[in-house]
Amino acid sequence: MEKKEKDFYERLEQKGVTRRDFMKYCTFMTATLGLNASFVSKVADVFAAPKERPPVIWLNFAECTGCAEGFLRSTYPWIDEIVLELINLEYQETIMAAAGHQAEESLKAAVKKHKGKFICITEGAIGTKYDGAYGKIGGRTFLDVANSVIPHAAATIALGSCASFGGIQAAKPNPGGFKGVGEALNVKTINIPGCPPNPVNLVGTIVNYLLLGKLPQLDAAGRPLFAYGRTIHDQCTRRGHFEAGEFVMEFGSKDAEKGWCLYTLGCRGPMTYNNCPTAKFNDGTSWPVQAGHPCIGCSEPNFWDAMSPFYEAM
Ligand code: FSX
Ligand code: SF4
Ligand code: F3S
Repeated sequence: MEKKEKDFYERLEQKGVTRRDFMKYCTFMTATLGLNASFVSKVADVFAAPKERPPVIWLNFAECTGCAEGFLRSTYPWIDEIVLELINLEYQETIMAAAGHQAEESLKAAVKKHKGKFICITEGAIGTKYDGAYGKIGGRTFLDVANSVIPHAAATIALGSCASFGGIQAAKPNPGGFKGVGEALNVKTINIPGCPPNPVNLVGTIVNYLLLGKLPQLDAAGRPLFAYGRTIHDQCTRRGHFEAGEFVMEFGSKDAEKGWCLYTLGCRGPMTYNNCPTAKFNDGTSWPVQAGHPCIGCSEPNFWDAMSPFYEAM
């Protein structure tokens, strides 16, 4: 084993993570990416013996920070630390020590240093009306901040439904003219929607890039196909089905874990693309439909308007 790799496993051990835990995570990641089992050790190498650690600048705009919170806390108690091994996080307001002018200076310096090479991860929507006046950081509009960073990135990942499609800020009547980052700046973004998105889909996108040297294939809404290629309904354990245009619920299952289909309670699973049933949340504990709540379609464009009223059947 190379020294770099050995050091990595030692650092893991110090954090209380066994090699077995880590391999379990890599197996899960490999399956999520739709790769066969022979890739598990290669995925492990991406973390343990990285050839490169791409610089990342992480920006926050109009959002609830649920995306970063979900990412930093919910998957595994140690996943944030693993991810910090994977990337070189140059700027992230939620966890960085710097504040005020110091923070603004460090953003400028990071963009200058990594021009054309960094990945920009963005959270939140951007106000576009009144020159972006509906949201400011340090006296500058979101629009201005985004324009001074994103055009210099090698790639931009929009994390969460707000950054991807505008989210709740863009719901009617949307006085500030909020839009997703791609639309607001007229740039191509890799969209990882969900309110909040599943952290595994962000890590998977980065691993895909480092492992295969390219960004994942995207659907028409800019979402990685490995995660958003199938509907919730298609993968659901409470599955019902359509028959001659009518929805037929597969009642009668005595399996308490499976439960009954939530279609009549308004479930939007048949029109929502995401991998919640397999990726699940909180360390694989559960996901909305398993916990008894209909899917509200949180990873679809414009879902606050398009999917509501949430508790009426489609
Ligand atoms: Fe939006 Fe994320 Fe929902 Fe919240 O950053 S997708 S409101 S979970 O925090 O942007
Ligand atoms: Fe489909 Fe929702 Fe019923 Fe699951 S609960 S089978 S996703 S309609
Ligand atoms: Fe969102 Fe539906 Fe998954 S509401 S979290 S896409 S089950």
